[in-house]
Amino acid sequence: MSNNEFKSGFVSIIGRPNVGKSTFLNRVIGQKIAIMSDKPQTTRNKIQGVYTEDQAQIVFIDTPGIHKPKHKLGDFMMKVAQNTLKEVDLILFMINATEGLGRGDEFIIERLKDTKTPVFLVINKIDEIHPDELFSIITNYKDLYPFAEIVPISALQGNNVGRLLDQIKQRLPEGPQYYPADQVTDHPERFIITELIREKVLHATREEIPHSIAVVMDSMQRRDNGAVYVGATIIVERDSQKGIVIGKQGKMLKEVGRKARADIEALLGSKVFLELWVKVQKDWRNRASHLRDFGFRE
Ligand code: GDP
Ligand code: MG
Ligand code: K
Repeated sequence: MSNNEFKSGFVSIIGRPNVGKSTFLNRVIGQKIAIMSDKPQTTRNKIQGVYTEDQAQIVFIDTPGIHKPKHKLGDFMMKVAQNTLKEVDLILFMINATEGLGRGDEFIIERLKDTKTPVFLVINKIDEIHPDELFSIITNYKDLYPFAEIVPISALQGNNVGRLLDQIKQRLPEGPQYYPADQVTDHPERFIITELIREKVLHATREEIPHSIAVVMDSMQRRDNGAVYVGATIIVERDSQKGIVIGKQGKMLKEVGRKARADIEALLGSKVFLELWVKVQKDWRNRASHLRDFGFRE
């Protein structure tokens, strides 16, 4: 019997905001494709990171945070996340080793009970705890759900990430190589670029701007000189937020543009000219009809 059949499958990463899902994905894929931030819910769309080896391909889905919906966007995210869980081959439920079991975790565990997909409990940030603490975390979670594996890791430092990949590969069915080996994401560069800009706005404005912003790309073209020209609009909900994002004499927006441009240049490997506008679109989160316009997909 041959034991070198190619294995492939889809793996969904779920967990409360800030447990380290994007950090993990970026470490595995080795490129900045998921957006990292100290603010919760930075990742709203599905991001597929594709990890390819000689005999296996893992397609990761960085699922939007599953949590109790507070508004239309929340409902929408929930639906996307729940459908995703049923379609994938394996679910990684990631928790933060430094935080106790919270209501958010309990809510996710309830959702897991609705699916037959196997689930790994991934205990992240073990670099921040004493090894003795790990034992009690494992004991607590073991009783809550029949996890297929329990794997402690540090996504930031890389500890045990290789072992987790091995365990994932063991669970994958035989299957085709869905993507070329050099393809790390199926999202268009446009989406990554708007996410990079959004990340810079969230960082720069700290607590003043909630998650009620979206970034849409108006234009992107490579000119004869090899440089890429990008025009994008930052959409906020209130006039006051527009003022904050622009800043005194446009200082904030300039700073956002400078940082975003540096990241986009690194991503594209070309010189980039970035022009940003800010627009007020009142209450956009509750207007489901606009979701599609802002790039949300079901
Ligand atoms: P997400 O919301 O689940 O995608 O979380 P992120 O990947 O954005 O990470 C949230 C924060 O936790 C960031 O500041 C990361 O640097 C940090 N973080 C992620 N993984 C680890 C880890 O293994 N150890 C430590 N100490 N910090 C981590
Ligand atoms: Mg994330
Ligand atoms: K985050």
